Amino acid sequence: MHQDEFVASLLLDYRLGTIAYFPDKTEGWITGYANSDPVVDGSTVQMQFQLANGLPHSVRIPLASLTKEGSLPPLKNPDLLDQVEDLSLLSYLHEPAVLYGLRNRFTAKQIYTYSGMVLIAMNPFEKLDMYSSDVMKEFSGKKRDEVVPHVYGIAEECYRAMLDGKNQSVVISGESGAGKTQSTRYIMQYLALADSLGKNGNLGSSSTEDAVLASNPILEAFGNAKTTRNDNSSRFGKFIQLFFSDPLLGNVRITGAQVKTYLLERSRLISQPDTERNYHIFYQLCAGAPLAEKEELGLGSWESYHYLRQGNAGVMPKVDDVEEFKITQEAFSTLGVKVSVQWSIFKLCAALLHIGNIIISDSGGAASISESDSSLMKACELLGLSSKDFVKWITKKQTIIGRETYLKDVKVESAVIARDSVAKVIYTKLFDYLVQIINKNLSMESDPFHHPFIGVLDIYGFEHFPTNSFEQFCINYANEKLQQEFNAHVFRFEQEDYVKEAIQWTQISFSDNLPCIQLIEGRGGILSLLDEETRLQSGTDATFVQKLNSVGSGNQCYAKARFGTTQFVVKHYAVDVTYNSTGFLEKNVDSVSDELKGVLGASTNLFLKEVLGEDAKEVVVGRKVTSMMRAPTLGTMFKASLLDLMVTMRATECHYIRCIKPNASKKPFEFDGPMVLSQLRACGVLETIKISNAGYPNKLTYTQFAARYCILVHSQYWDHADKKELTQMIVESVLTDPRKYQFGKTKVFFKMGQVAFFEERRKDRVRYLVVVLQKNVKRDI
Ligand code: AD9
Ligand code: MG
Repeated sequence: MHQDEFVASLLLDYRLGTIAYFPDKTEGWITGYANSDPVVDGSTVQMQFQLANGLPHSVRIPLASLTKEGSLPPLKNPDLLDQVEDLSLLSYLHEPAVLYGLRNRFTAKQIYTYSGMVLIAMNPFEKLDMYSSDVMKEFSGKKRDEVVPHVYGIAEECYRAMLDGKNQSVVISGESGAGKTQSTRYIMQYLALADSLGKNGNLGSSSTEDAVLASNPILEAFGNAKTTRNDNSSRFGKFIQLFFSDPLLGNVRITGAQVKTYLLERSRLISQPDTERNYHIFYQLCAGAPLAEKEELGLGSWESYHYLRQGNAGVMPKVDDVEEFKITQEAFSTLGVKVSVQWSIFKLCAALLHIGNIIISDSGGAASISESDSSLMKACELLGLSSKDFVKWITKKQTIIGRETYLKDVKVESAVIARDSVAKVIYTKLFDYLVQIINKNLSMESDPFHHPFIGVLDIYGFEHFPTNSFEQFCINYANEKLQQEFNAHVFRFEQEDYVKEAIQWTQISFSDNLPCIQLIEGRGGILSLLDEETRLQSGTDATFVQKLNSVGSGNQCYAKARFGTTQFVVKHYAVDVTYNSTGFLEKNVDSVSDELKGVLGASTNLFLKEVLGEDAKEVVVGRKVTSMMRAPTLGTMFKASLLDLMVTMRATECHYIRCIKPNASKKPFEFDGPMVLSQLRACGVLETIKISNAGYPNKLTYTQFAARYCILVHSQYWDHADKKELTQMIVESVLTDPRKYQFGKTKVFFKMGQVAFFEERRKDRVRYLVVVLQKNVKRDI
């Protein structure tokens, strides 16, 4: 196209009455109405807009830069698309249009919207009447385009495909408090009833299905906590696989389930920021244990415990911990965990609270613990430990020089770290043990794993805070991996459609995040350098960054931090994140000393030994075994579990739900534009749109297209039987640039903006036809 033609077509796009979007600090983007036609003035184009906030806005663009991406204000879609259920149907598919669409729907209390294959779920922060069994029934047996966007729609889609024998997975991501865990719960509830939804009679779940659902309250009691962002924040990631009976045999039921968990936040057990809590179970136990048990476990109220009161938020409005404790106990029973085992579990929890209250004082520069410290006595009694050995290895350190072993006093700070590390190890092992018993009790059938499954991944989304540590690093690494799968999936899906429809297409390129993944997990990458430093006697958080700086400089996703010697920057797909390496080495190992392991191993509490498993057996006191050196690091274990997850997911059909938190103050139906935008970026929705814009973002079947736009040609063709021919006739009569469209076998494909163009033409034509019909003049239409 000539430059003149191009300018002319632009002037048409931005003529009087056009609505475009403009960036806005408070709203993200706002609309502006063109109150005159554009004017070419020498070498620039000028446009005048009236913004939605009432302010005038003028735009001046040099003619030479008109073709540059982003120089023209993005155009608004036709009004018809204001409430569109699938954003990929938007003719102009860009950031402001996505934001506008979501805002429109959210204001109308429509919290779910599709964006191609992704379901976007906005957290309403209000109980909505849309999760009842009656609503579930409306989704049963329906295809996605027959029903409104809903998390049940995704569950149904998975269920149907699973019946065809194809394993399914749903990846649910989003920031803290966005609604991942709720969505997971809705999907599981739907799947538990899926079989009976389509039948007459009462809905009913079996005991297996009840047991599967009961795993949620248990995992939440032990793995969720109140944080500033979410009163019920999951402090671990989980992948739950629901296995179904053989679809060929009919009467399809859940036969079992398996849960895998990722990276429980360990530090929460020993400290919590202001207004936050420790894991729910502790408050439930302090509030809900009957008197006799309270006495036996030496339990007081939550305020009595150092591990529980640091956030000053032990009581939560609208949460009754006594009631919650009952729910936890019932869930255990539903799952088949005996009451005696439940109390063994609670006993360990109580012991940890006592550990946290052990007073470590300074005695001439060395840490000391009174042998009559009541918390020490109670903790050791409950855990079956020798209090003498326990005190010894908390307050002393053993070093071996040559053949000699020496005992050295440690300072108070080191003793506190040692004390807390015992509590953390026991709790982490207890959590793993709970996952194990859940899994054992949920493998009802002898061999459920040959059956089809639906997996649901509820995993923390991308995180970037003012200070980012090892936890954020791992979380963001997981998100990079998921994003890579997601991009490949969208990309593959898009191109498969082109091949299926036999259209001409050239390779679409998109920014692959492989370099970032390699930087993290590749040879000589961040994780392996971290392991190396962790194992070196002389390794510190600062030497780790020093090495990173020299190795990472060759990678496009790495940058040295501008300040400090313990910071480094990773350029993630979502945003650049500066990590503070302080504590990386310690967190990567996060274990107790071999001597303390020995003390735990000698416990007379058989349940504790079962919970600790191999860890309790490994070390014999006095003999220095370098188990810490051998043990796989947290980083390595996380990498392995992610690789395993990817292998499982790749063997499934993937569905994606992106949860969005619409405002930071958890207010019902309040929409904070910039906050939503930053999440859309972080969860890759906008990146996906770029991928589809590089190809043909709008696809309509010939029947769809012909039905809506046939009026653009002479009335004699309106009923033309061959819809493909009719579509070709319409498109070729309206669009002059053949690069803007392609005809496939069953669909017509359009480049961005073309559908809006057809809409405009249609509007003009309808206006004309109305006039003709009203005047009743005989005219050839
Ligand atoms: V975290 O990363 O675990 O901190 P999630 O899991 O993303 O987070 P969660 O599902 O726990 O968030 O949701 C947070 C809160 O939002 C819930 O406790 C509900 O009060 C609220 N919520 C979320 N989804 C819905 C919904 N569909 N309807 C009503 C909702 N309320
Ligand atoms: Mg959660």
